[in-house]
Amino acid sequence: NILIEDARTGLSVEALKRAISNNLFYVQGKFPEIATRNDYYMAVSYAVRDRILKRWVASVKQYLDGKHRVVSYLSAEYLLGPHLANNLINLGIYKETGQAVKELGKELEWLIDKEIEPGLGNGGLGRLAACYMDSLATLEVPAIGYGIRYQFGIFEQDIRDGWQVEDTDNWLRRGNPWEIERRELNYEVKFGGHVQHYTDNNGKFCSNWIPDLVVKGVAYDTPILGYDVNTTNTLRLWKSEAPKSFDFQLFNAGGYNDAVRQKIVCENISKVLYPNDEQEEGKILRLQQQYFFVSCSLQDMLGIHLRQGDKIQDFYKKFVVQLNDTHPAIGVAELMRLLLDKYQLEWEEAWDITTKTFAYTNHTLLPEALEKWDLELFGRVLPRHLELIYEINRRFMDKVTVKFYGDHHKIASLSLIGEGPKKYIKMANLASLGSFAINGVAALHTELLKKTVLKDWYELSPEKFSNKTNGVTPRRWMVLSNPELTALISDKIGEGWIKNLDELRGLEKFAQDQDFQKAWMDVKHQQKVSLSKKILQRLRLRVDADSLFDVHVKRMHEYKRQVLNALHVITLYNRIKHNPDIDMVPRTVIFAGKAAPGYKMAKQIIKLITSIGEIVNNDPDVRDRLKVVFYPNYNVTNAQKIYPAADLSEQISTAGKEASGTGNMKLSLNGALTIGTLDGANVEIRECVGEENFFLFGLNADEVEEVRVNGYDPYSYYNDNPDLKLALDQINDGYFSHLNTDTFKTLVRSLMFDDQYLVLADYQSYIDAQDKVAETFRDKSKWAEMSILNVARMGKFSSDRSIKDYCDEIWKVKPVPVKLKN
Ligand code: 26V
Repeated sequence: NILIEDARTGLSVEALKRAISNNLFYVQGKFPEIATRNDYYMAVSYAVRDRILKRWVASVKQYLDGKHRVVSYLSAEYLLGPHLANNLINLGIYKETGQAVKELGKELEWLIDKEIEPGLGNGGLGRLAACYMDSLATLEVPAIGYGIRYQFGIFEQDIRDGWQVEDTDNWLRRGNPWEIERRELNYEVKFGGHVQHYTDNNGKFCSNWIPDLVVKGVAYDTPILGYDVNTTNTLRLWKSEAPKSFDFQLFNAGGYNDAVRQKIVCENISKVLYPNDEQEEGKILRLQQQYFFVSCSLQDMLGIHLRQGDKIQDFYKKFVVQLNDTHPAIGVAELMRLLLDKYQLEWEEAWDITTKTFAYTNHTLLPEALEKWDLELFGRVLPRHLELIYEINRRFMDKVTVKFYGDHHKIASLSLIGEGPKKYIKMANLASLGSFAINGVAALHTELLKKTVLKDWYELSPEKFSNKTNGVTPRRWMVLSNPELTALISDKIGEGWIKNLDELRGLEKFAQDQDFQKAWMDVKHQQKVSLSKKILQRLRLRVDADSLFDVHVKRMHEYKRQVLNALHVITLYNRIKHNPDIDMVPRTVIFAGKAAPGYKMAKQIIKLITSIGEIVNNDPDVRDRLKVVFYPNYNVTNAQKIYPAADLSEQISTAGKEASGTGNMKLSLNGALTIGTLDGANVEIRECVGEENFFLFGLNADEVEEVRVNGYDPYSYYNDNPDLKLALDQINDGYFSHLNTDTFKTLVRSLMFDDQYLVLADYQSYIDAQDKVAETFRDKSKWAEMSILNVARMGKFSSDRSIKDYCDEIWKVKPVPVKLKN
């Protein structure tokens, strides 16, 4: 008995070794002589999963037994990153497992590198959901994350001839040891068709939705383990399938071909993640995806609630449902439908429950990212929900017209339905009306929300609004990705900071300590050497680990202004060409990021960067002082390698455009100094680390507005600034494109005559700030001091702090420590 227990749960090197060997044999059916790298990866992962399972079961039991309030996080995206190393850290058995694997003749790192990450998200929003799941578990808060089990995640990016090419992300091809398929846990989701209305025997008005498609959602559960606690929450992702037996479909659809087609239609819903970030597309499949996972999730929550014998009326007491942007906002109408049509509640009661259940987080101010659904299309996919939204809106408009009598502009703006050549549904309005709380993701963002996109909602219900500045988990973004820095910090101030990031403050007093500065910069150097090796391997490009690593990594988007950085690179290049003996701080400028496949301009920007790289990196006058790297396929795995090696963090979006940013936090926590605008969370980072430790430049959000209002003329900046003019002329004249003047034509035109994102207006200010960066970098001791102070003062940006704020101020949930019985 003790032996069995030990093989599944024991945390000693011996127990782990035995477990891995056992799994190799009994799960993989292999023995050491013929086991592949993946067999070993699987064997180790199953050994780790066994150890998680006992905690997972204990957590679920405790939540179901007790009357604990549960956070339900609804997100169309979770950008989790690789599981194995993270779980080892959170379980506290990284060292032991490393030793066990070593004694079996293999290297743990070699297995960790084998894992294909689940890329079930685009960028910031999906990664935030993953950090929040980590913090919820670490803070011992009962929570369940709901989403979609995409068969294909975010595409893989390759660079060919300098251009981005996309490849499908078949992340499940080698199996997934971290999920448990729960076939018995499935729900039906209806689509299309029409609605019948009738009056029942009691004279009650009823609706019956007759769909023309029914899809089955099957649950796949992944455990989310907290750090240094037993709490293990669940991430429940839904896979779409054809319902019932194939034969039944065949019988109904009247033909084999139709049945096969039906099956494909059903499976398509969870097939692939939409790769657009911040650009609304309005595709039917996307609406189907949203409704599919939201409906499964709400049915699941109602089931859990009712099985506990609680009244349906108390649903909102059991669950608080957080909407991660408007993607799950259809949940408002779906909960109404379930309460009215399935559980037969009256409208007022259903609406009361619904609006006490949901809370909404907004993640963007960009108008093109605000979700709208063509009303006609919406009605074809969700006829019953269209009726409900009309009714919700009718009742709401009745109140609003009285309250704002005569203010047609305001009334139209608050309406859930937009008028125009084509009517459309405004999802941000549905989310705002249906939620008891609305939040932005950084102080500036929340203020701008109240002044712009949600202005009327703020004036209507100011009490709903609050700010919850984003945060990142120090477990993945420091302990896992930067073990050397972690060791150095813990050596000085102990390990408490890993769970209480404010304790980093203890480093302040060592900021000027020469020995500590040296140790600090040695770690940074070591990380730069590691990244240099990766760059050499991946790109056959040699970079100097003593140069300033200038890092600009995030999705490619005009508002993030990778072009501004590119213009700086060209300016440095021209300075060297003009004066080959110039004394310049050597730099390696590292870019990485994916462009949405349909976003032409973003793809052209990638081509611009790689083209500049081709010239700069191969010019003998220049290449020892300046290198340009475009690191392909930016994802969590690669981000973990890049952040620790950064000296400088580029956070240079047009002020007022980046809601928060979270890469800015990860880079600073790894000792990079920031060059940035007063945008998103940069504002708060600068406040925390001190303005003297932050390279600020550019117009602020108010000034950006003012420039626009006064009529912005980018051409005049071009004309008046010789360095800027030269750089743009070179791009235009084909200097970087083998004299091909077509390659960057649209890009240059857009900059000179339109420049939505004020690149030219901020150019000189950016160059000046970059010169200051270089001067500062010459003073190694000063740089080290600033870097240490940055890390020491970043405690606020732990996702533990964000989650605690959500728990206290929005969710009203308390930690529930999980005890293990033995
Ligand atoms: C929009 C769309 C439009 C339709 C197609 C698919 C799709 C997918 C995602 C989005 C919205 C992306 C919004 C987003 O990622 N916002 C980012 O959220 C981060 C976390 O709050 C924040 O740090 C970034 O500043 C913000 O850009």
